[in-house]
Amino acid sequence: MWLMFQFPLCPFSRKIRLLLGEKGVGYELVRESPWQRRDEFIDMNPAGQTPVMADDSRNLVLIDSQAICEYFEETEEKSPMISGTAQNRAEIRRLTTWFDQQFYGDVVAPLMNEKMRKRLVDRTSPDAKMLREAMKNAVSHLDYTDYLLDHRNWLAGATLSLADLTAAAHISVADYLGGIDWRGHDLTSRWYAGLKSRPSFRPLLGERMEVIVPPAHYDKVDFL
Ligand SMILES: N[C@@H](CCC(=O)N[C@@H](CS)C(=O)NCC(=O)O)C(=O)O
Repeated sequence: MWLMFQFPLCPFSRKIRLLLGEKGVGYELVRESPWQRRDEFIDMNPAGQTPVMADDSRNLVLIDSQAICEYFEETEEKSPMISGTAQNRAEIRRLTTWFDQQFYGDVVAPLMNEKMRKRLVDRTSPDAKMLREAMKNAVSHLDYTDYLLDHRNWLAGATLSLADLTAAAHISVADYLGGIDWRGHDLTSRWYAGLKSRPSFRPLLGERMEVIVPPAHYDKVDFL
């Protein structure tokens, strides 16, 4: 049985969980708070980051969300998420990287730091200026997803792909932390509502991070 070491608001774990949900791969969650730097966890992943997946029966430890997603893409035929022509696959990977690096760095990481880490670990108040900046970045990044969805059915092309799952994973964490203003982003809202209604997404929306309460619309499919 696969074990996934993660915490509820880790966007990189959410990305993999959405992929595994689409592919119908089972796993068990193990709660890991990377900021505690637990010795056994550091032994498994010296980078000290979640997500990590481990399967004792296969003597396997997988680290890094993209490496893990590619592993399951290569080993599970059901619901391919990096498919199509070489050009299609390049576009899927470009957007997956864009969300993992740009969207995460500009929006999700500052929100997590201000609203989660400072509260749970440092016990200090969030910096309002940092929060405003992250929310402003979210608006311009959702303008870009609106633009993409004006030209395509899904973010990277004609079919659902890892780019959509990755984007939804990051957006869902930002939304949980109150960092997304959905007004004026009709195309992205409709796309996100469709993803939220998928069986792969439902378990994520039901989870809560201790003491941090999401906005009322967070787990509603019809949320506007
Ligand atoms: N490139 C890695 C990034 C993983 C990552 O940044 N994880 C965060 C949690 S969302 C973490 O463990 N941060 C703790 C730290 O960096 O010390 C991936 O895709 O898995």
